[in-house]
Amino acid sequence: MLNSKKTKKVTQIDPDNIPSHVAIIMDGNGRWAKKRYLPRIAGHKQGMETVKTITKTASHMGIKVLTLYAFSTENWKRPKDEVSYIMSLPGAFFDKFVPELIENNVSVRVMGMTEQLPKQTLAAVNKAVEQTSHCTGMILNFALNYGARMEITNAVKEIALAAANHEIDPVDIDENMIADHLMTAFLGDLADPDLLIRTSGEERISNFLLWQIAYSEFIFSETLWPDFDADTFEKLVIEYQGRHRRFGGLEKESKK
Ligand code: V07
Repeated sequence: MLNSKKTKKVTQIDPDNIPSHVAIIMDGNGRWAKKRYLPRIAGHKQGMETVKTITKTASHMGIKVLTLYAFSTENWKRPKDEVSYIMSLPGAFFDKFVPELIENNVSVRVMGMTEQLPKQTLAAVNKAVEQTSHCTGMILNFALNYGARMEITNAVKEIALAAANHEIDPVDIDENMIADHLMTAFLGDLADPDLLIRTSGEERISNFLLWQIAYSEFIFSETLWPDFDADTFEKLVIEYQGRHRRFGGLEKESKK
């Protein structure tokens, strides 16, 4: 047989082992721009194009939730011009992309301290959430002004308040109750990512999901976010599938 080797690499996605929830830290826009002697905002603009490409790829693949870390609570420290450009991206994204999201049955959701976003940014985001609220396919979940420690702190505060008000008994506090107070609670069973990707070679979590990644597979990719494409993404899903093997639904049995 032509082209057959002993250690044949798997080059096809297994449709029965698609990660349900993929989370991505979209890093490397600034470095992409610098390499081209372009202003950093050119990298963010190109990064937004990648968001569109990967959203469609993920949706076609059968991924149920795609969480994208777009802007952290720490990003406000960047130059004012850069922050205001980034804040204009949700508006630019939606005018053209919402019809395509609807065609693909993708619904947009946002998590983070959205009250602190500029008024117009929040309006654009809310409009996209509303216009896609009837869509029943993939959830495109943007983490905007999100920080995991802040998320956990708020959860602790809510639970402590409920205890102080005698609405709950502290002995009843368990993992499920904590999960119910996190910003991913609306995702139900899908709250925890199966796969976490960070682009551009940095190998840190940077206060992205902390509680939810307890059992996630991590892949750190060298590719800068603006260069990330369908092919790169598919290769990483194949890498995930190589690590996360399914035993015909007998995963737990096989460990006995
Ligand atoms: C942002 C482009 C992608 C690379 C990372 C940073 C810059 C899309 C959105 C977006 C967010 C919410 C929404 C619709 C679109 C976005 C920010 C930054 C803050 F409802 N890209 N993108 N938001 N970048």
